[in-house]
Amino acid sequence: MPAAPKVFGIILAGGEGKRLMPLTADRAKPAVPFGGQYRLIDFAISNLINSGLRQIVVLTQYKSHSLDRHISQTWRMSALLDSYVASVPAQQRLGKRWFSGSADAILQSLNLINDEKPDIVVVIGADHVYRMDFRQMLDAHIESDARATVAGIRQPISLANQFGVIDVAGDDPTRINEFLEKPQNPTGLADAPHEVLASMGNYIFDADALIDAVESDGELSASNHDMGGDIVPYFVGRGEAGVYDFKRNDVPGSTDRDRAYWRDVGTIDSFFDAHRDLISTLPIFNLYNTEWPIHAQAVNSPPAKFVRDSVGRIGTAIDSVVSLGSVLSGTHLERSVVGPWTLAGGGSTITDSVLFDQVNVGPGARVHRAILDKNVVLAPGATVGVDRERDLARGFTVTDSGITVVGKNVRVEA
Ligand code: ADQ
Repeated sequence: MPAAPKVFGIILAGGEGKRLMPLTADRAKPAVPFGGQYRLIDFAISNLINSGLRQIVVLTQYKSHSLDRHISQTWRMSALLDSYVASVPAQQRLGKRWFSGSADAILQSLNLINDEKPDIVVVIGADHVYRMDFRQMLDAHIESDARATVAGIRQPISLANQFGVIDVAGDDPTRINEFLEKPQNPTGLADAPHEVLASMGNYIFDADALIDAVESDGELSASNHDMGGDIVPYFVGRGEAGVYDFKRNDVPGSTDRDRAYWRDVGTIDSFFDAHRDLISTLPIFNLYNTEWPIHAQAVNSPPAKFVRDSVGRIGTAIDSVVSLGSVLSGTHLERSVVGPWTLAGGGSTITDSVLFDQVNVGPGARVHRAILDKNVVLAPGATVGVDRERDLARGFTVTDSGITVVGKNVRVEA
């Protein structure tokens, strides 16, 4: 490995995100808005950029229009300096087929790696909220003699069937002994039986080893061509897979509260909960860390505004974040996240909710424990999240925990 290896970044952004429906009805999961002004993919890209990577491709396929537009508008870099974040759709270079899995996405995009000739490839997902300094994981990968390194984090054993589970029970605690993708009956950790070491879906590979792995996987008809299910086990089987403990990662400007914060936001409930982590007085995840900025699209919008309504009613806003361009008049807003260009009228109440951009909450309307997608309109006096049966009868998604989701462009009558 050269003293300053050349590092190439690949972001996997082609998954459907079915469990986030209806928020993914019209957009790829990495393009789902988060925290008012961000898209989920902004966390992955910001982490790579802040870690010094300058050549990054985003592999897309499913409903990628909104994602492509976001990447080209937000992440324009300098061609002069050979820096880029490029979104690359499935190109059907190996026949007329879509990516059949995340490893097939890389196999079909090997031309990008062959063009750049990196020494190391960082491959990460696009659907988590976290900060991570990949330089520290790169150092650990280079110091070890592993050909593939998987980032791991402890998670409750009850969630093991959503993750790849890493077993390091050999002599070397940094070497993966066994890797089970989404196991039904996992064994807990020796020092914490109620936890497992989960893969974060972030990997670092020696470039030549990754190319060999996806090429040989491509020849296996029985493979699902999945990074977690097939490629990591390939390296484990050869004794070449290492683990990087995310607990060691120390991002500049982190506090004790949000060091090693990582949330998989693949379900409505986890997506909703991650928003709550933003809005407490001392946030569990601090977006105001200027030493590790999470970049969002720079929008040319007027500031958010809070006014009385036309009859002089005063609103309140507490434990909430409100994005640019929004106007709240005589609204009671509490424990909520409001996206750009949202309008809320006199006497309306919004509590424990997440609003995307351009939502219109009519006078006297009430929103509680709900997620309102872009352009949702609540007629004057309409309610969402107040009566579960009624929400279901109107065709809204309601989770077992009682969060109502109203899809894009829906008008809710009183
Ligand atoms: P999942 O998230 O369930 O588990 P997957 O659905 O493959 O795995 O998604 C991983 C990433 O790849 C996502 O960013 C997704 O958008 C992308 N992706 C999926 N299919 C793709 C395709 N055909 N083309 C391009 N991109 C695609 C993974 C790992 C687990 C790990 C969890 C952590 O498999 O081992 O524990 O992530 O959340």
